[in-house]
Amino acid sequence: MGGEQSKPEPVTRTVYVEKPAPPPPPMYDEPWRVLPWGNNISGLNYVKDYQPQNDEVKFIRVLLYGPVGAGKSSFISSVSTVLRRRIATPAKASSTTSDQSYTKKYKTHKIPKEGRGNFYPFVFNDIMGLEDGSGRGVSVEDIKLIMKGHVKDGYKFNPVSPLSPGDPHYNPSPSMEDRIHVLVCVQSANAQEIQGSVLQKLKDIREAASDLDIPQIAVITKIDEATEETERDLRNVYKSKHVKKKMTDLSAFLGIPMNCIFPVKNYSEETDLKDDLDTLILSALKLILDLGDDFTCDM
Ligand SMILES: Nc1nc2c(ncn2[C@@H]2O[C@H](COP(=O)(O)OP(=O)(O)O)[C@@H](O)[C@H]2O)c(=O)[nH]1
Ligand SMILES: [Mg+2]
Repeated sequence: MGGEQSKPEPVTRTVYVEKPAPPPPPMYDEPWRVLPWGNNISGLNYVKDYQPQNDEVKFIRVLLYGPVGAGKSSFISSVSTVLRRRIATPAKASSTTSDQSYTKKYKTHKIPKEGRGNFYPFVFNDIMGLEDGSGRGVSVEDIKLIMKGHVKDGYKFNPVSPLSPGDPHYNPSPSMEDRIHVLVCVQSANAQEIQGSVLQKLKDIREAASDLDIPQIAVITKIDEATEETERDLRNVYKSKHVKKKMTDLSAFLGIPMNCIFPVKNYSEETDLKDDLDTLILSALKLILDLGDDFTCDM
């Protein structure tokens, strides 16, 4: 029964498939900005010796703004850590981005310097995040008042009604030191797209600062989480194409030139000092102080 059926011979054919081009390498061969890796002494001395050139200004006031969880509070702690040479947490960082912004009150952060009662001649103000369109988050009106020096420490942000002149936290006659001298936009390198409502706020804040001639820089945080290359070694930061793209995008959007944009890794889970983190933080801090000087000399 049923003789064996002969199977047809399989046909073999050579198919020529065009090989996909290899993906472009994620890094440039050479860094496009050179930092003094491994040698922070001159950077540290620069900051330690820094004094505002305008004698009438006792300190430079720096305002950080940006989305919740971008790393604003951590940046302030990181500057303190770098300068005090020990892990510090003066500005409470939120442990998760979902607990909204921890910073609800307007607060000036000073960094102690050697010697009793001494502080560095620059201070940081941290405000709650800009989220979101539905009423939470600091209002642009309040940020404008802060920039002009009308907001006193301890003011509790109320997203639905900005500070008004009758309020006890309203400062009707700000001194030179009450005003903001440098504005720093803080953004995370690994953030998803920024919400539309936040984008509009960023634009409004940038314009208000420009009207007041306040110098602006941007700090891009969390570069350790942004790419494999920077996760492996922070020294790859200015070789990474991804980081450069983040910087050019932010530059185009905020109208801040590339040389005023600084990628950093904040002290977050570290228990010890790390030279490479310090190098990045110091490079941003140096420009903040220089720009603060320029602004206060022209006041
Ligand atoms: N890996 C990493 N985590 C960071 C960095 N900066 C901040 N964080 C973490 O991100 C979270 C939010 O930071 P926080 O400073 O509270 O953000 P803020 O809301 O802008 O003040 C915290 O868990 C920080 O530890 C960074 O550069 N790298
Ligand atoms: Mg905060």
